[in-house]
Amino acid sequence: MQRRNFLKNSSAAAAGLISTPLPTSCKEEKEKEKESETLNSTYKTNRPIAICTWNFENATAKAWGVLKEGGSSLDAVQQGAMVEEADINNQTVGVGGRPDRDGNVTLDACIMDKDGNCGAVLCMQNIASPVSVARKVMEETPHVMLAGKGAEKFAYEQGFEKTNLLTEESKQEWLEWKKTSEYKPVINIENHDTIGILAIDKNGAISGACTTSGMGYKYAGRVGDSPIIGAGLFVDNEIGAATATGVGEEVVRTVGSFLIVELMRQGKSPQEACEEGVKRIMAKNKDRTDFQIGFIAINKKGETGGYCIQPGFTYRTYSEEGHVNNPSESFLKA
Ligand code: SD4
Repeated sequence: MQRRNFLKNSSAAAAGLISTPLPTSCKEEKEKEKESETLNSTYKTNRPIAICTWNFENATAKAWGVLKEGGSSLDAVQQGAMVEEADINNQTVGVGGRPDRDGNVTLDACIMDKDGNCGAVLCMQNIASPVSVARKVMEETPHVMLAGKGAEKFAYEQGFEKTNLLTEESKQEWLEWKKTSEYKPVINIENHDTIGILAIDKNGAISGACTTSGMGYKYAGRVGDSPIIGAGLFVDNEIGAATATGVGEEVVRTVGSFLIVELMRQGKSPQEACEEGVKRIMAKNKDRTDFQIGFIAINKKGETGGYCIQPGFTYRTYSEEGHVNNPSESFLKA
């Protein structure tokens, strides 16, 4: 308060010209309580909740198990992501992921918590759970990102074991690919199964994680959006969170996940924000119809949304309302 107003108000109060502040502040308190009750009841219906890209039901089931037991959203997203990292049948994440064009499987992952702490590993080989190493980067180092050999060395120091990530199936497919060496990702089938996972726990804390082996047969050393905070994943506990799947280069160009969270800050719903995110990408890619990107988002209330370029993207949600595979609307129509 300005000194002049303060003096004016206090002398007016002293002269009995202003009624005692108690009833007003009581009223304000009551209003605040009412407001927070309303918010809490809204929150209760939608959280805890876990949401992930694609139909990774085992991942959301794992995350939900953590949340249901009262665990943190950070543990929920890490453990959910780990399910896909360990699944050799998922050829775009962790063990069994498709290699780069030289035949090396290189993994990218990141994780972010309610306080804006984050960690990431880029282009890391021989470690089965990059999201877990990313969490160690966040918690045990002063850094956000470790890449390549440095990330791998750090993982060994943290007790992670050396693992062969190239399965026989992915190796045979790569050998076949080498016959033509044509870099042409297939929409919704090849290279589009990255898991981005977001959760809100019972305390209202939001966290997210994203993990991938990146685009199959990429250049050695290529890194996409998935481990880049702001591009493949962003969390702001005041507002919500977003994550992406698809051709990472295009997500990086718009800093997609950060953009979506900022759009929610401006008042858009998660659904509206995801739609606007995809539209921004398409505005930079006029006449291009040969690639897929899917965004998902969640806001503080536990409302969710998802949108993509091509038909075929779905996302999973798990809350008290059920375990649902949600088909996403798309920018291009079938
Ligand atoms: C990337 N966004 O490396 C990842 C690819 C992806 O399923 O989503 N794969 O660009």
